[in-house]
Amino acid sequence: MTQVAALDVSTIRKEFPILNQEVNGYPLVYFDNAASSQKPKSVIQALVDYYSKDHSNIHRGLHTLAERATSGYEQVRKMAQTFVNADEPEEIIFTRGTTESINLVAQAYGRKVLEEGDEIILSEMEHHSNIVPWQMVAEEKGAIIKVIPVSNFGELILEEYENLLSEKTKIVALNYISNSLGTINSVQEIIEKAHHAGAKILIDAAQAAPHLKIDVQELEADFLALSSHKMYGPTGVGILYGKRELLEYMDPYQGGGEMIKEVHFSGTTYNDIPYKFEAGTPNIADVIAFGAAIDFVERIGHDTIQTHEKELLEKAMEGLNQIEGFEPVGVAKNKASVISFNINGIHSYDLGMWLDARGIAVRTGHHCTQPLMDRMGLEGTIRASFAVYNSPEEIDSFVDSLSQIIKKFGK
Ligand code: C6P
Repeated sequence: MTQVAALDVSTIRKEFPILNQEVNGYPLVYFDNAASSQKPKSVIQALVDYYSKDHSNIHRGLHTLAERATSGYEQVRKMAQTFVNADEPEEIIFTRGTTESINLVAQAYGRKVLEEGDEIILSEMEHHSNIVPWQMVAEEKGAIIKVIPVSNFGELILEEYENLLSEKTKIVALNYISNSLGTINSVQEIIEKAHHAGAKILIDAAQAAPHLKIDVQELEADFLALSSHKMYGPTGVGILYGKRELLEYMDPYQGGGEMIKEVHFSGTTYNDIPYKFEAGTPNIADVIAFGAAIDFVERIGHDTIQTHEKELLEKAMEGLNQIEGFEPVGVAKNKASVISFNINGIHSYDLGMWLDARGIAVRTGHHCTQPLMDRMGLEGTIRASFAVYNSPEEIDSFVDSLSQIIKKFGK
């Protein structure tokens, strides 16, 4: 795949029909990409094409449409394998998204290995999806959750992580990029240390997938989860990567069709990986359109995406730092294009509404990271997160609108 050297934002924007509209009388500025990004025409068209020409159930029929649908679906498994650089396509399980991928590991791996008194290490900056599934399994098995603290800058305190690791640690589960702070965690180092202690590690790459090149072999990640909808693909689909020996060791997560070899009332045998974890008719259409999203990201190239988003981040920080009362939350050295902040004296919900009145979409609140908000002593933040189709002009309009709102409503 050839990489585009410099990003031509206006050409890219033409691929996203949703961006070409006014909201509340202003051109839409979509800065809620960490929640879910918009979809290029190629992704939308893949859904239309699939349902217009190829739809059938998969792995079941011998007829032409069943073969087309099956081969389209399995083709995307190979694309996802390449996307995260897994060793084999069987190590890719299709799920509904990051949340389901983490629940799958907690239930099918955690429940099998954890014993009373064993420890699971999480961090203070985890999304609820990477906390609650572990709390559920820990409660059932009598395991203990330990938490890596976060500094005032929004970085993990790695010396504390080392102190938490012991022979009791069975699982470490950590995000690659924090959705609330934008911090890019030193996952390579964290994985090495987990392995040294004899633990397995799950990387929540929900926020990393649209920004960074992921290489599970280089990282030596045991499990990695991501969602298609944050990387320009459809909702309702994502992947779990797992090392073959771990996936083979795990029991199925759900029972039903597809995940079996033979079913008799005298006993049932389970299918091989990856099908052992894909019970029932899967989300075929969205998996196929996810393939178009992978293609979109790879066509642009992670280096180009990162360079562009870094420019947007720097420009936005320069502008925001001029605003009186601007209080950034999370100023890690290594950051993705996510800015969380508060404006002294204005509630984040009010600011979110006033920005929306000017066509600017941001997210406000705790961002499903309440323990992190507790740590920072905050109720919530305003979060602006940038994608490949965002432009420097949109940053200007955001900073200008914010200044005007503060003049009008601030203290
Ligand atoms: N974060 C946000 O606005 P799902 O919903 O399964 O696709 O992804 C869950 C999830 C897990 N981990 C991280 C780091 C995430 O950011 C998310 C989703 C969105 O930040 C929606 S709450």
